[in-house]
Amino acid sequence: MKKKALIFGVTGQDGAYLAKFLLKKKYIVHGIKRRTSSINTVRVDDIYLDLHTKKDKYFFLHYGDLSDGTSILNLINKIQPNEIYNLAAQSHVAVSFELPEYTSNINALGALRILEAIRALKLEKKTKFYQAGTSEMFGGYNKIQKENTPFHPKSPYGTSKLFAHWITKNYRESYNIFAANGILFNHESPLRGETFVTKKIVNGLVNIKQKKLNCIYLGNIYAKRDWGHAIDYVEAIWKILQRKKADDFVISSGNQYSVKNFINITASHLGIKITWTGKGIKEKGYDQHGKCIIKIDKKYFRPNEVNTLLGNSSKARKQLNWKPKFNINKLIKDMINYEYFNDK
Ligand code: NAP
Ligand code: G4F
Repeated sequence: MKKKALIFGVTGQDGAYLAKFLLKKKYIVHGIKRRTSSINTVRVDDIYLDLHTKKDKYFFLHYGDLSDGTSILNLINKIQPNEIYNLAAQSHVAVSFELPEYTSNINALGALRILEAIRALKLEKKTKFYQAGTSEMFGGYNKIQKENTPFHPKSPYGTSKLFAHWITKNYRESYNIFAANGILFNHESPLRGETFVTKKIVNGLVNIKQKKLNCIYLGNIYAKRDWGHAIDYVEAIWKILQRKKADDFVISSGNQYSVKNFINITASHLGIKITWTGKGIKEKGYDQHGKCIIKIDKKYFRPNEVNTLLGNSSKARKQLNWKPKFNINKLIKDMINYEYFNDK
């Protein structure tokens, strides 16, 4: 019998890659989409539309929202999934400072609502639960972070995710639900949301190269991140749910670059040589023709910043037999190619 998966957040970056990954593994995949005024299914339209023409359908979309506990319970009851992936979130750290209550409702209570539905429906024996945790929960106080590094979130986003992390453990320990946390470091892809820094840089520099844009405005370019590719990370997410016993895993590349490094590497792939001048908000990047293409805008600085993230994923590499196939150069090339050849 085919396994049934239910993905909250299927219209997002990871949800779209995970849905495609699970369909290849012969799952029946159900995804939850929010009602929005403009269509928000663009990342999964290829699998959704394709399947309209086929006789057997394995990919289904349902309306739902993590703020609506009754709808979550009804959907889980109707679908009776073997695996639930909670990837839905208000996932933008900077926005969480503007919308702290909303972010907490969706990210923290949303996870609780799913767990409560599993418990109320007595699906402990049938349904495994994955919670999308984040390196933001660490806050960047240690040089390298792993599963037993103390948490110290620095944003409403990180704090809301820490509640979700602990309530997932709590339901595992209290009710014997297979409930597992991934603690994923930054992962990017062509499908990354446009306001995250990597997509903004790649998109911006490609548009500058094509003479469609003059300049990109950024915030703290000295923040350091451990960037991987979403394709590798959704495989790890699936592996976390294939274990006999639920556990928590750090997923990371183990390599760290600053935002400024990311800009320089992207530029070099595009044949742009950047020269930097000035300091702080006066810092600027010029191309080889002397044109200013990068400026700093203080509106992109956050009230509190996670300055450094670098993960040690040796537990996942050993116990899940997982390792990433993409490095930073392959990731950036993939993102650049997409900007050049898709919808342009
Ligand atoms: P994303 O692209 O922002 O996708 C988030 C998804 O959640 C979208 O499908 C979004 O729907 C949905 N969503 C938002 N609010 C919702 C609500 N109220 N009810 C139901 N669905 C809602 O995020 P991502 O990069 O794929 O990340 C997936 C998950 O992993 C998130 O929980 C994120 O916090 C976490 N995470 C991400 C990273 C990373 O580097 N990407 C690292 C660690 C953890 P719309 O499409 O309608 O907006
Ligand atoms: O791309 P970012 O917005 O990602 P951030 O804040 O690290 O969060 C992402 O990764 C987390 C995992 O660690 C996820 F949980 C979370 O959902 C999200 O996917 O910013 C990366 C860095 C930050 O230090 C930010 O201050 O880039 C810096 N930055 C500099 N200029 C900028 C900008 N970030 C954004 N978004 N936009 C800028 O113009």
